[in-house]
Amino acid sequence: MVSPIIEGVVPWPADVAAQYVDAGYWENRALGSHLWEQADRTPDAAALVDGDLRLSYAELVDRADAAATRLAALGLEPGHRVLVQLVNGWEFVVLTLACLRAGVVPVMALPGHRRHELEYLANHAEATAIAVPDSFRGFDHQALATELVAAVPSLERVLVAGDTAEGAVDLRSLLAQSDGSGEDRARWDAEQPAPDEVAVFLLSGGTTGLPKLIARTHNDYVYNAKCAASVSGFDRGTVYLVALPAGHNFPLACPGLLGALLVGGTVVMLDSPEPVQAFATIAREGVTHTAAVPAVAQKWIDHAAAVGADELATLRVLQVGGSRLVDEVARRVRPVLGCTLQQVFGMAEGLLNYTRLDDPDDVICCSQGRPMSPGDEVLLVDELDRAVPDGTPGALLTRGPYTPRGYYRAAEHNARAFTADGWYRSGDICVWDATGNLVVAGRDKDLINRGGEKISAEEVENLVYLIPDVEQVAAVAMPDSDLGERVCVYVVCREASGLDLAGVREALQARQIAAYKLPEHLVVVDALPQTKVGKIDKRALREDIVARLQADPRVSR
Ligand code: J2J
Repeated sequence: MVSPIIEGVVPWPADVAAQYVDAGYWENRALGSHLWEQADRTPDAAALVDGDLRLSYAELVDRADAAATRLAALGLEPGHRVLVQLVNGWEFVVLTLACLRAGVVPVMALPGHRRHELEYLANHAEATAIAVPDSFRGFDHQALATELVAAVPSLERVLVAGDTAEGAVDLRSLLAQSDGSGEDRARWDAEQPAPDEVAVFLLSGGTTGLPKLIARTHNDYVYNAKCAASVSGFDRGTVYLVALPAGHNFPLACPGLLGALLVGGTVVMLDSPEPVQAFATIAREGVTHTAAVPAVAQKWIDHAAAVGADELATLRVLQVGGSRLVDEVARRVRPVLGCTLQQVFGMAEGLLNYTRLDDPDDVICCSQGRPMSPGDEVLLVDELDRAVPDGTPGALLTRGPYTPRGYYRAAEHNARAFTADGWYRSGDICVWDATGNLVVAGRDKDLINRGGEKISAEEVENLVYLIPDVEQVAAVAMPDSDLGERVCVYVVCREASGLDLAGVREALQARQIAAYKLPEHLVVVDALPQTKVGKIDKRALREDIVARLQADPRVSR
């Protein structure tokens, strides 16, 4: 394998890579070549729908080729990075395909990210451009992006979907159809990225101060999307609704929008999973498959229980993942929504587990499925990395044809997050059940999973430490019936400080962090409990918050 053009990307060992090619997992072609081939088979079929805009396959790849040329004209060369923070819409899809085609690498930020996250990501990825909406939900993304250009040395251009200020690039014009000459198509057919180069950078659900970047190559990401499409029953008739943020691995490629496009299906973009709009869109477009986090699935069930599920007549499969789905909620999916539940236990780092569509109800409702690929290796281990017997919970380690061997430019962290022989330590505690499926039983990583949004405890703690009144802090998950978990912080204050939750949130907001990371509960204590080796005892704190909630449910927020 040729070494990747982006320095700092950890490749698979050459012998392992050769095995993945031999086994047929890696097809040694750029993602674009697979997709353009599909487009040639069904040029007139519907590829992409966003409100009133409908693009056929021919129109979609034409736009992407033209946009690839326009990106190159802006100075974006193969291997350059674009920080993408677009809301779910046609622009996200066309820009992503244009990047894949031209070898420009999108770095998938989330719509909720603010200056704290974006500045770090732009710096770390040395992005030369950033793509944003003009504004969304009352936030001026264009203004922030313009500030970032001044603050981040590598960043030169702002691409804006919407009203474009002077000095910024009008993204919608950049993503328009070609001049019809066929030159763009011919150019990018000839200049394809090498299959072992980076296709996209995904964000880790991070346990460290700031998120790590995961480099996904063309070879591994094509396989990821195709294999996922196969276990999810995707085909030409699939109409896939993207209602979760499209830059997240799940709706992007598991099988997500890329999986749908790779098999000739139709992708429908929607900028929110709220049930009223989502149900109407499902009915209007004849959606057959979609993906949700448990909190969204719960809302859909509540809504359907109230208004009926008539609008969901075409919906065949609801995929649910991102955090643990409670068995009782899982059991309501078929009776209330009238579709098959598919549980997905996945991670941007690679490994994807699915329940299969024809599994017995008990497997679908009470497990998180099994690895999708025969190339996946999964090991459950104890504290000393020894395999645990079946039926015993253990920490999940994994390797495989779509699980990279390290984070981008993070040597020190990689030494901890991966074993010497390349196993990724997922931080999840799992158990193999009697049916040969995985059940997620907990985790040994220090993060808070707020309805599928991952929040690093360390990142929150680092920010709270900057508050002058704070002497010590620990962030822990507090259980929540809607979102599964919310952020709770325990603080030891300097004398007579009077610090309250509002004060903590204000201080963090002033640092311009994503709102979902803001603590939702504060406990001021005289001292934090310690373990025998002198670390803060988070287990004791998690037990403490549970006890407080039980004693007084009003504590909850
Ligand atoms: C319990 N925990 C789960 C599940 C993920 C598909 C689906 C999800 C993600 C994702 C993804 C879980 N039950 N069903 O990328 O392609 C927790 C685990 C895991 C972490 C990964 C996909 N599904 N989790 O959630 O990178 O702790 O990916 O390690 O955001 O989410 O988070 P993330």
